[in-house]
Amino acid sequence: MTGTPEPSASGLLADIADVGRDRTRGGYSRHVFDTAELELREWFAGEARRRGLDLEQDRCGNLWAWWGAPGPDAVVTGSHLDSVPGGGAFDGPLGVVSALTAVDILRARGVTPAKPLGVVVFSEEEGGRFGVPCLGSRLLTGSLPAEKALRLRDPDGTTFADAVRGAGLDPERIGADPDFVGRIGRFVELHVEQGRGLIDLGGPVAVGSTVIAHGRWRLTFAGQGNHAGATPMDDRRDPMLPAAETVAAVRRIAASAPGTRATVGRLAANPGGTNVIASTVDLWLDARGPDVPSVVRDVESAARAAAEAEGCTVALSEESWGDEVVFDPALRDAVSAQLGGVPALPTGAGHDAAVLSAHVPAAMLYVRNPTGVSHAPEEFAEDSDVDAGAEALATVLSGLSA
Ligand code: HGY
Ligand code: MN
Ligand code: MN
Ligand code: MN
Repeated sequence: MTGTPEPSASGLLADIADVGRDRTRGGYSRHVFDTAELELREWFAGEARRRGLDLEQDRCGNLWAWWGAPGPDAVVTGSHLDSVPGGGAFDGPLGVVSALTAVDILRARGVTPAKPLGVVVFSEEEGGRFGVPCLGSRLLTGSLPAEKALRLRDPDGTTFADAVRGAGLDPERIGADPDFVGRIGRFVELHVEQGRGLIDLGGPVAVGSTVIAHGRWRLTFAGQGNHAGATPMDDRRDPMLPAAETVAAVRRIAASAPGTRATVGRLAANPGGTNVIASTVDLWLDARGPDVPSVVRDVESAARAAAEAEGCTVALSEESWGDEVVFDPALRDAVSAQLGGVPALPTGAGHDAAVLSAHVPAAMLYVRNPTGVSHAPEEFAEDSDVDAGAEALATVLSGLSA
């Protein structure tokens, strides 16, 4: 009689493959405390219980599953389950399923960690609902003030305070928990590679070297809403025009700033009627690289000039910022050595590991993505590389928790 197959990381990914599919955008849309993400939290809790791990939710809504009583010098691994709108299947969940599978592999190898081993699921890493990336890890570590987070609103106008209340958390308790973070000795996040790094290197796994500095800004252009047909072309103050010119300016400015990646992926015209000249247009800027402040200054001056030419105004506000992070070199090299010397890759993507690295030694493991595409349905990793990643994570956790 064939026994039930050993759970594998690729098998666990298949278990959640239908949760949060976005039938209109394609890919997945899973955002903090929405139906899909709550279903994934339940799934994670079930998988943790199946492995006899002790579950807890911290005051900021991040989920933790412990092998051994949580205590000082714990080795923690994990990632996130939320996605960008229309995102891929691997960004986030791959780190979570690999962590659960690494527990299975350690047990199959007869390894009992000498240190507490934790598996964490951080909330709202993508900022897909409330606009601030790594919301859960930033709140827990104190790098985002609770009062600022509680006021954040989602596109429907729901505040983060109401969303956490709805999820059974106490908004009054949201905030930094240094005792909780103090339990963590080392943190290792496994993540699907979000570029071509491993394709070009020809290997299934790499360690992380740096995370690019990155931030998000909102620009609101305001003009005069009006009738699309009754308003002569020379009698308009249409905010859509400076917004469109700013999108083009972002590409031009970024193209001439070495190492810069700047994107406008989200625009919102208000009120958004086909036969209505917009009264305001919101544009969100994602800018990353070695000299973001000067790039944002150039974008802002282009936006102001375009707005003025159309008799409009523009207001710019910063929504999030993360400095460049260099992962702990000693931990990076130890992780690489445990894997026989895998290459170290920089990344243009932000991660909870980068937030944690300001508080505890943190490392990242990347698993090859043969498409080189991420934040889109084409994001992919072969089962063989997924399983190689879980084996590598188990080896690293075994070494760190010995
Ligand atoms: O946006 C990012 O870089 C990450 O995927 N949250
Ligand atoms: Mn992402
Ligand atoms: Mn991610
Ligand atoms: Mn991450």
